[in-house]
Amino acid sequence: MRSLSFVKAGMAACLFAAMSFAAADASANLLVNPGFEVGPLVDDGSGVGKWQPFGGAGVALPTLSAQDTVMPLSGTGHLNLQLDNIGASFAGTYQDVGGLSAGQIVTWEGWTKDAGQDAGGAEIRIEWRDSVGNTEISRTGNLVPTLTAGVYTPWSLVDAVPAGADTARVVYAIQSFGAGPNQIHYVDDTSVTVVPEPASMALLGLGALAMIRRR
Ligand SMILES: [Ca+2]
Repeated sequence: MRSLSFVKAGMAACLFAAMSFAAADASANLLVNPGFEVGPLVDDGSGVGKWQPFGGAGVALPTLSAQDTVMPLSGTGHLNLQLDNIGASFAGTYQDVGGLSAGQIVTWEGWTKDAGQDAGGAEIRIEWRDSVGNTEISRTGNLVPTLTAGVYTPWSLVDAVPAGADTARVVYAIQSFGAGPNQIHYVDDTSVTVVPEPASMALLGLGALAMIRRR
C-alpha cells in the first residue's frame, strides 16, 4: 500500500491532467472565418464551413466591412448587421459546427459594437441540430447582451449538447419586433469552443488514478 501522500499526489496529477486536457481542447476555435476577414458572405442556404446571411423582407443582408478606423476589433473586417429604420424585421447570420456529441459543453462567444440608435435587439443563440436528419432538436434561449454604445463589448453563451444533436448552429441576429428599428451591430472575433462532457473527464481521471495505483 502506497502512502496517503503518494495517492494524494497521484490524484492531484490526475486532476491536473484532466484540466490540461480540457484547456487544450477548449482552445481550438471551431469556426471558419471567425474574425470576418474573408468575404463577401454568400447566401446559398448553407452554414457549413461558412457564414450564411439571412434577413427579413426588404432588409439588406449582412455584409462584411470596416466601417470605422477604430474598428474592427482585429484584422481588417467585421460583420456588419443593419436594420435601417425597418420595424418588425430581422437580419443575421449563422454557421454550423458539426462533429459534436451529447454532453459536450459548447461556448459561443464574441464581441459586439453597438453603432446604431436603438439598443436591445440582439438575439444570440445556439440551435442544436441533427445533421443526418437535417432537423432541429432544440435551441437555447436568446442571449440579449448588455452593450455599451460605441464600444466593443464581449458576450458569451454556454450550453451542453443535447441528446440526438451533433451540430451547433450558432446564430447572431438583430430584430426590431421587440426593439427599435434603427440598429447597427458590428461583430468581430467570434469563437466556438468545446470541452469534453463531464463523464469523459471523470473517466479520464479515474483511468489515470487506476494506473498510478497499479504501479
Ligand atoms: Ca476582424
